Parts: sequence; C-alpha cells; structure tokens
Amino acid sequence: MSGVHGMGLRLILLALLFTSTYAHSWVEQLMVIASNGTFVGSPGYPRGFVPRSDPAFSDDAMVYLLPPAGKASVTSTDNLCRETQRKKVQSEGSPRLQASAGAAIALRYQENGHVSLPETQIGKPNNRGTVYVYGTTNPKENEKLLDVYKVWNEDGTGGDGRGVLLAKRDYDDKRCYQVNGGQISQRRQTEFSHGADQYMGGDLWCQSDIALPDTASSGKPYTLYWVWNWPTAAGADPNLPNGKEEMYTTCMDVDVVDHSDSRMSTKAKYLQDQSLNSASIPDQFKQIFGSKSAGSGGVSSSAFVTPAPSQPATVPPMATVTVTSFVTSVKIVRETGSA
Ligand SMILES: *[C@@H]1O[C@H](CO)[C@@H](O)[C@H](O)[C@H]1NC(C)=O
Ligand SMILES: [Cu+2]
Repeated sequence: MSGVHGMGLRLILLALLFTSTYAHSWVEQLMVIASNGTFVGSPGYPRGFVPRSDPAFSDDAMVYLLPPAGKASVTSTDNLCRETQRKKVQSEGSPRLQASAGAAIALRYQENGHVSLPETQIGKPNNRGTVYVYGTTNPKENEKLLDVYKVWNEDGTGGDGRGVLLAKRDYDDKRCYQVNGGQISQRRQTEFSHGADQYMGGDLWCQSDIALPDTASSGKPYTLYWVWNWPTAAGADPNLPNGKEEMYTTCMDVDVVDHSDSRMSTKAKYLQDQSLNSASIPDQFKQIFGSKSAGSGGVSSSAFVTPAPSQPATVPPMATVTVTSFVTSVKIVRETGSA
C-alpha cells in the first residue's frame, strides 16, 4: 500500500476518469419476459421517451429528480412524474409495451456508475438504493409522490387505494454494469460477459422485474411508477452532515392485451444458459414465480413478499466479491454510515 496519499490520488483520478460518464437513471425500455426467463416481443417505452439517438437527447430530457433542486425534502406538492410524463402520451417511434394480464415484465435501466463506481458518491446504500414499482389502472395526471410512495401497499389498501406496490427491488440487480475501469465493472465484465447489442452496446443494463396483476383488464393501459430511492446517509459526507434525500422516477404505461403467450405460466422454468442480452434476473424471476406457483392469488402484488429461493448456479454468491480491492475497501468504510 502506498498509503493515504496514494489512495487519495487514485480517487481523484477515478473521479476525473468517470465524471463525464456519470448520469442519473431512468427506465430506458420495457420487455415482456417469457416463462423461460427470456425477453420476448418488441420493446416498450416510458411516456414522453427521448431515445439517446435523438438529436434532442440530453440527460435532462429524461431525468426526474426529487426533491427538486433547491429543496431539502419532498413535500406534498411534489409530482411523482416529470412534466413530460404526467399524461399518457408516447413519443413517436417509442410505443408502449404490449403485455397480457399477469405477464412478467423487465424495466431496464442503465446504472451509469451508481453500481460500478461506488466511490464517486459517498454515504449511499449498499444495495445502491431501493426501487419501488407501483401499479394502477387509475393514475392521476398530477399524481403526488407522497400519495403513492410508501403509502400504496401490496394489498392495495394503502392511501386512497387506487394502486398497489408491485415490487421492491435492490437498484443493483447484482449483474449489471457500465463498461469502465472500476473493479466492480471489470469483474462483472468477465463474470457476465455478453456480445454488444444495439441497445446496451458493451454495457449490461440493470432490471427491475415485476409482474402485472392477473386482474388487469385487457384493452386498457396499466400504469407503472418506477421510484428509485437513492439517499445519502447522515454523517457520511462532511459536506452533508444531515444526509440528503435523493430520488428519481419514471412513469409509464403498458397496453394490456389478450395474448396468452405473454401470460405467465405456472410451469415456468428459468433457462440457466441463455444470452444475457435478453435474460431476466434469475432471483427476481423466482420471486415472481414463487408467489405465482404458491397460489397466493394476489400474485404480482405480493411478489416481493415471498422470500427468494436460493440463487441458481448462474448467479455467483456475493462472497466472490473481492474485499482486497481498492474500490471495495473504500466502499466498506462508507457503508458503515449508510442506512
Ligand atoms: C424462451 O421462450 C421464448 C418464448 O416461448 C422462445 O421464443 C425462446 O426461444 C426461448 N428461449 C430459449 C433460449 O430457448
Ligand atoms: Cu446519479
């Protein structure tokens, strides 16, 4: 070890190398997951989607930060959806996902360093924040975050009862990475290698895998709210002695269609050996099916309550994470302060 001085220098170099690629996250794409765990059909997109290939694209076209800049806390007037996502409007060329009631769906997003470069922001949670996915057939144009977030529940009895909590997921799905020089990315590039594809390039996008309720009516849109809680713990960052609230959302609709082929089947079985370009996340897939095959009735609404069965062989235990690496040792110091 070259000591504290060398470590500090390395941190600065890492920061310089990676700040330009640093951006926040939003749902880039929705895919239906077949009963073998593979994505099928055509992608769907959030409301008002601006693809990265669009000349009008910038992070600002898709990012929605809460509380808004300049405010310390979320308040009752803060909208859940960014202005361009308050109405059920799609951009040309970026249609809604088509899926049947009960279908499993992957909400795909880019980690942009939030998983692979934990040293760039201190005091963040070990799981890189928690994603809450809410569903409703009765959305409001001016839906308020605090009427939904941690209010709607899996039984649909929370708050005004218009919606349900479909899933609660770790932001880090334990596979995803941005291609960069950080040790987490380097390790995952080897462990979860895949051919570059038209959407992800060499990166591997993250997922929140959920299931639509079996009761969603065909012929109608079903609304999903993706809410990522990414707080800074108090006391971790000298510049933020009280910590910081920080959340991001994406609002989207799915056209519920009557296709039996995208309906989840109880004889679903995850194919262990499949291309990562179109594979759902095994443990999230099992959580969805665990509650389905258990015949709980509520199905997706209770998906996350069912304990995840033991991880399949393709997901290495987290114990393989090296604790001797620079990145990890810094992370451990910071984790002691996080919530
Ligand atoms: C998984 O199932 C889908 C839908 O039935 C099928 O199109 C696909 O080929 C299957 N994947 C593999 C790897 O067999
Ligand atoms: Cu960010």
